[in-house]
Amino acid sequence: MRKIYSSLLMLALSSFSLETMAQGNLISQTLENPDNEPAPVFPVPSARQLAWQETEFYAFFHYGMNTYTGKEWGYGNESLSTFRPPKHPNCEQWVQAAKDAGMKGGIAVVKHHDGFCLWPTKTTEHNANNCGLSFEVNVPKAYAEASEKLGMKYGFYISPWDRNSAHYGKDTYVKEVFLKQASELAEYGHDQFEMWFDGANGGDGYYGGANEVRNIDASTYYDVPNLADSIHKMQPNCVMWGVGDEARWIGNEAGWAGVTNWSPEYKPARGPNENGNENGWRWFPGESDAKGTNMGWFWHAGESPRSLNELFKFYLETVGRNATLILNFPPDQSGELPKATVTRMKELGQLLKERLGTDLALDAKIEASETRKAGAKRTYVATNLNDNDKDTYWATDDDVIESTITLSWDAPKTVHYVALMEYIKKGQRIKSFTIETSQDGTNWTPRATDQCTTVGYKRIIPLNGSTTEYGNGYSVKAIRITINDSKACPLLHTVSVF
Ligand code: FUL
Repeated sequence: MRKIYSSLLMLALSSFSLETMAQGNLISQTLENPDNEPAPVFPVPSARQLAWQETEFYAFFHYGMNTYTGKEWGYGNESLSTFRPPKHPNCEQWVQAAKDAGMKGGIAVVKHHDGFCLWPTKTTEHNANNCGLSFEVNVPKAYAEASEKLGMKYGFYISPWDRNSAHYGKDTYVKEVFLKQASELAEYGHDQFEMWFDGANGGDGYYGGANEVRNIDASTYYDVPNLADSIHKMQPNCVMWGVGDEARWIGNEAGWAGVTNWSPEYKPARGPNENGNENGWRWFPGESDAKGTNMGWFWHAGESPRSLNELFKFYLETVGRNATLILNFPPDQSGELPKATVTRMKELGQLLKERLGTDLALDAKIEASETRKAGAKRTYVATNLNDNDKDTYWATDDDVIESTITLSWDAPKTVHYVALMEYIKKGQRIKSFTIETSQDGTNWTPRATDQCTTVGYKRIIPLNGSTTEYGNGYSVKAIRITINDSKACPLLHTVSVF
């Protein structure tokens, strides 16, 4: 009997060890990395942050009670009869103008600090549907529908600070008003890309007639875990800007990001940060908000759009510096964008096409001094850089950083800009690079030497070093990019030349 038990025990032990060995094998096979992919350099973006970053350039539409009072920050006691659009605001006109400007989407302000809501909300009487208008007002619905129709991304700005609500500053505001408003908005459309929760949080206001100062601690007051949860259940790709901490304020409202701009950052920093932090431990990419007109965020009589050159500069200094650009164009009291705005937006779209629309790298011969050893199903060759595919990338071996990429053409090309894009799924890496141009393919001249630091999602280098002077460009037969320093082996998925 004992013998039977001991042989059973032996059998059990041997099958155990066989199984463990098999598991061990399995693990080591997984770790083998058959594609020889480089290890990530943390932090890395979430899928949602990555999709958000690809929106690059989008509109901001400030419209609401302030449009009719001439204020920038309503106190919250504005009479409902002041809101007087002659017909439903023409959201399709806004979105079409954004599309013509070369933008990929936009964000509509549907509740500013005055607490006035532009949709039939159940949360407050202070909304556009109690103004005695002969039509229903539902801006988020109209805006989402217009965006979906025109193939544009869309999102909403909802001010956490509410100077109208009697509840503001108390728990009831967060539970009964703010979270519900955010959930109501998450119902509109199918794929919101961003909710902007403004950083202005508390101060004086009407507050249901109390007319006092109410301050809150924004880091705890808004119940962010529940807020994020309810939004993401409905809109999984919606980045929560501001409260929510999925994208950071670039630190100015003047349309520029730092020449060096890291997406990593240390903490939920709401303060200015034009540069990010090389050693930051969380992915916190920069968004730059700027006014496309010469007065406020809201429409004001006598305003005009900024010059084309200024707007183009904003673009180069934000999208071209690893940030997104949200550019504001306010609709006026008719609920439409003024003619001059529409014209300027169209001109901007044309200029972007003219200057950054034809990628000369696509028909260049491209070579690299270093190439990572190929894996079973992946190569890291230089031709991945101009194959129009963001999922293939060029890389070097793990211990190799210094490397060059050379583009050349049979006939000379006139060039103004070089754009680089890192494969940020595996982290932002490059710290410094050099760009040189050559007229004959033999003698090289360095360009824009003071600007070639970080790359990130996208970096556009004006070869003459200027974001305001387009100049005549350079006639070249070749361009050489040298990676000088990087946190780990550099990974680029696209090089473009314009
Ligand atoms: C700021 C707000 O206080 C302004 O009114 C505007 O909405 C701007 C975009 O954000 O913080």
